[in-house]
Amino acid sequence: MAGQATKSPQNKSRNSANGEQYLAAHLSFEMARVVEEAAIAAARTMGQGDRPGSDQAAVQAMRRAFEDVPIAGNIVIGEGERDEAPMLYIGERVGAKPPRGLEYPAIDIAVDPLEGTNLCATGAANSIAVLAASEAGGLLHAPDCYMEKIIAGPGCQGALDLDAPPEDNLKAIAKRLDRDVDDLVVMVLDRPRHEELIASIRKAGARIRLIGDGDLSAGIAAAVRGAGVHAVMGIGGAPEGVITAAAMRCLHGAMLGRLVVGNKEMERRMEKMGIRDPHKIYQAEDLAPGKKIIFAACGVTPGNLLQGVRFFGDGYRTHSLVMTSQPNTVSFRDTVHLTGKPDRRGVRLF
Ligand code: VTB
Repeated sequence: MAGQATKSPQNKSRNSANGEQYLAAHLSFEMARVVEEAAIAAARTMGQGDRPGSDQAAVQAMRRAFEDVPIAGNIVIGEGERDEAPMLYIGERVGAKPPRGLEYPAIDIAVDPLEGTNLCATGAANSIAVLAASEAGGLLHAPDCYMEKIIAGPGCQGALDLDAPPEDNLKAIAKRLDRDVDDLVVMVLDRPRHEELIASIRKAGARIRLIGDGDLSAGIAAAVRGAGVHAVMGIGGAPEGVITAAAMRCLHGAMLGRLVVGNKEMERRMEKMGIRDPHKIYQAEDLAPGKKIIFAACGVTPGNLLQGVRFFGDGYRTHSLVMTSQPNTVSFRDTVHLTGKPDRRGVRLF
């Protein structure tokens, strides 16, 4: 009979595959709820000019939302070390308390409750609440340092080289995308450290979009078609790099990253975190090696990929991107959260 479990090995493996699919779908749904809660709290502070206040709102809401998720969660990338962050610190255990005799699955989690704090505080585009999760051991424990990155679409796998001059990478990307270098758009964080990089990209003839913050959502835009961005280049945060890599595992985007060591103290910290070669060039599979990756992001302020949170009298509406690597799914969740009965005209969908 359909759906009935039997002991034959064939059915057993099918049932366990179904079970895994169910778990992935269920957990990704829970993770979407977590980023939505963080986004809603942060969005309330939009444009207040209070960066710490926006961040704190997102952190508190995310921490609270985890309390309902049936996981034995371990924060591997969070708000900082235990002594400097009261919530969502590295090593903090999150998740619901299991009933006696039951164990929830061990999940590693990388969070950025408000990516683009400044964007939210000023009401600028593209701030998101975001997290990546995986079975234990599936996300690199990256220190809070910088990372040199280059990100492009799936067609550019194997064509990128972090040691090559920017113009060589641009030529390689253009070739893989069947176009000329001057048809490319590259996103670069607007920072003095990128002066030379920007000059090289301009000299090569590609167009540039300078961004104030948010190289994570920029990375996602570069990995998908139709966003009008073909690459992200430059130095951004390493924690954001790991979360971007988790997204790349779901989207098959090409990514290379190398930690920026800075000084001896940082080198010692990396060693303590188990990073043997601080100059290693990582691919997405090294930064997020997990078999079962879940990526969830919710728009806080309106952005290219995700809409921001919209509040109305009797509720609010969120827009999230939720992806899993196995099964490989990419879904958008557009959710109306009703806090009261809608007015006489009903729930507005369009
Ligand atoms: C980037 C950017 C982030 O940090 O990773 C950046 O994408 C790197 O640090 O949104 P600097 O600001 O020091 O350049 C953020 O801006 C988040 O702080």
